[in-house]
Amino acid sequence: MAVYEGNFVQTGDLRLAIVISRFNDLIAGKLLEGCQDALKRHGIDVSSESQQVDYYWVPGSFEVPVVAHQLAQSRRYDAIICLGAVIRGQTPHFDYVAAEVTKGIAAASFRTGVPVIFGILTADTLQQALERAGIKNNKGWEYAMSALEMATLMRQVAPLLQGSDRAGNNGAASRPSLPGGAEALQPGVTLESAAY
Ligand code: INI
Repeated sequence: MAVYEGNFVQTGDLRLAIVISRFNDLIAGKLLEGCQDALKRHGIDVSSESQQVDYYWVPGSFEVPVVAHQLAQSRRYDAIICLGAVIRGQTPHFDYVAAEVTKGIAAASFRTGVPVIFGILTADTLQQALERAGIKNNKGWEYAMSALEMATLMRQVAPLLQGSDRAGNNGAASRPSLPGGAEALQPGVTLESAAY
């Protein structure tokens, strides 16, 4: 039996992207603060000079998936964290925005094999959103932890896709070490053709 799991300590060489929606920036900004706090406390440089974390701002949550997908395809990052807030009380098209961003983020991750963290807060009211973005707890912290866990897990999973065996021949030596590993599925079944 083999057990694979991510961790929160092998973070020194991780590369992360954070995609942030400006809409409801009161909430999104707080999520970002919580996220950065968690990353920093786990050894990630989140400063403006950081070589580990890049920030991508988009107008609203609806625009998050297209950027997240392109970043995942670039193979530049071990994980991508998407942050935003969709609040039901504010718009009749809450359901459309929430549904599209949810599907889009799932598709970006599934199609590329790169962890794309769903850090879009959906809430019925501004009060509820505030409570989850710092007043009671800060979900940004949890999103960061999910990213670290998934990024470090996928570093173990990717070599399996690249032809490892139980004898320890993980096949990685002949390939550049890239986050994800979805390209290893080709030319058989591609993730693009699988479910979306
Ligand atoms: N975008 C959000 O991130 N949250 C919202 O609550 C929201 N509401 O309420 O409309 C929202 N709308 C903007 C949307 O994401 C797009 O930016 C816009 O439709 C342009 O494509």
